Amino acid sequence: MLERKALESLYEKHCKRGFTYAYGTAGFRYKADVLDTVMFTTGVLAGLRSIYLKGQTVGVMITASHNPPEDNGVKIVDPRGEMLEQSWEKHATDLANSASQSFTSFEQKLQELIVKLQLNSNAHGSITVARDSRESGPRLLTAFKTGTLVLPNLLVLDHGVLTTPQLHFLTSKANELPKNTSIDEKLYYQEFLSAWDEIAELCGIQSLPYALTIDAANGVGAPKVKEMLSQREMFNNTFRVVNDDWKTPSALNHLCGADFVKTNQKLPQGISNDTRAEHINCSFDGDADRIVFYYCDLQGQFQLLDGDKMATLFAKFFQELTQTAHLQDELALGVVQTAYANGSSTRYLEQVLGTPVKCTPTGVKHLHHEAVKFDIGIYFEANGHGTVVFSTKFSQLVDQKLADASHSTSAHKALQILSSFSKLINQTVGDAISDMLGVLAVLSILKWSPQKWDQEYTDLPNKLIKVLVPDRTVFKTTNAERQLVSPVGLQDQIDALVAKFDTARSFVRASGTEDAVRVYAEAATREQADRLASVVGELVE
Ligand code: NG1
Repeated sequence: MLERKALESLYEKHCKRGFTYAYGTAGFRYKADVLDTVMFTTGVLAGLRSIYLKGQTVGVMITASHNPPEDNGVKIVDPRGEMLEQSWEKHATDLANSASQSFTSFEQKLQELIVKLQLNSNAHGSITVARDSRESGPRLLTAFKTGTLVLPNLLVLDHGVLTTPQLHFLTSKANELPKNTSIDEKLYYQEFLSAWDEIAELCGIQSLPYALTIDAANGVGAPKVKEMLSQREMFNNTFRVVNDDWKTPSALNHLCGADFVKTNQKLPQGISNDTRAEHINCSFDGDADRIVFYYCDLQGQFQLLDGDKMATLFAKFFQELTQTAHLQDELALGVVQTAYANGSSTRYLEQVLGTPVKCTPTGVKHLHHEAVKFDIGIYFEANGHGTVVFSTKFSQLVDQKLADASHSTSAHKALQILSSFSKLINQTVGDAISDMLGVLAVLSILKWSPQKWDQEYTDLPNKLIKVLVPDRTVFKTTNAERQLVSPVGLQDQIDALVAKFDTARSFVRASGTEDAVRVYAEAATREQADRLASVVGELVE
């Protein structure tokens, strides 16, 4: 490691004192102007993580996803493309907060970590980094890179501007492929387009099933989805990208994007009330790790097809395929949701499809962890953040059965489709582009219109609001965030209010990404859901 003077000079370049950081739902996320210190320490920490993992490549993504343009954030990605192991979140937070105190406390904490984790700080490590399109990105990247200089033998590969899922994917590829392979975004396009080609060939798909409008939230998803879809003739003239101004940072997530559409339950700017049945829209968020679909019905009413609708679509589709392939008794299929999942979706999964459903706290790291316990683990947050994971047993069984010629043609085809879907879906993390192709492929194969998809079950009217409170850390929950344990007595008051409404549910939790408390309410009618959210919100204030 560097000698004290050199270390201090790097520290002084970027670190400011006085801010307290916490590793939240998706890493560190704050107003961009307070992030320099934590960017610097994340450079150090990602290096330590790679050294701890014997030089495997660790990913770092600089993004604040759906947050407004003035925010930014950073998260660390483990070698297989999954979120940072939870015990290391504490190391990341402790290091950042020590640097926020003084140089001496940073130096002490760093030494303490090196000793505790038994690391050789001169060993080789490898980091791959990318950022979204935010204005603060280049400055924060410099602070991060300075942090990586603290450990002398770190190799840093800077991918420039990428979507978050592309960074996760390239991190996993950097560890999977031979050392001399060039790791860049072309690999991403090749992988998912060839899976799409396989499915298209198998199922006779010649074009997108519907005219598709993609709202890219004026974020990095815009150039990336255009780059990808322009590589196949069959997509020509079937899609258009709106809100694609990713070079104007102030436009990011403004009046558009998945979060705007889901929260306001209305069309984003740039998309008109198009009632043609053969038309479907989708919205990405700012770093393209989530997606929601929607359409306008014949009365011109906006209809949302959110994460719950995607989870149920995939559950039905994979359930039917496993049955056709005679694998339903051997492969465990399940869905993982959070408390924000619409009650109707959970009922449909459990009672109509007979699919096991698990509920976890918010944040894909929790959902992913639970989903990998299934052979086909489908997980989506209601806001459209999610994916499907397939177990090793799944791959082995499907390959083994494909090699065995004794089954029927329909079973063989189902096995081929299952195998291709496991490649079309980005299993490392929720991915707007890969999920978009997955949904469109399912709709094509089932020959389902957006309306038909929507009619499988009817959402209970719901409302999600944000309440600003003096200190959100006093809001502590249990039972997968469905009940408050602190402030004491508040849950009883919420329960008493809920009891006054029909088929109602409401819960309160502190956001992990914004300085606010979220209140969710659902009830039998729109008026009741709005009213319940509002009265619970007043209780919380
Ligand atoms: P918080 O701010 O902790 O509610 C939000 C989303 C999560 C997840 C993260 C990361 C809601 C209610 N919450 O978390 O689902 O996507 O951001 O981006 O949508």
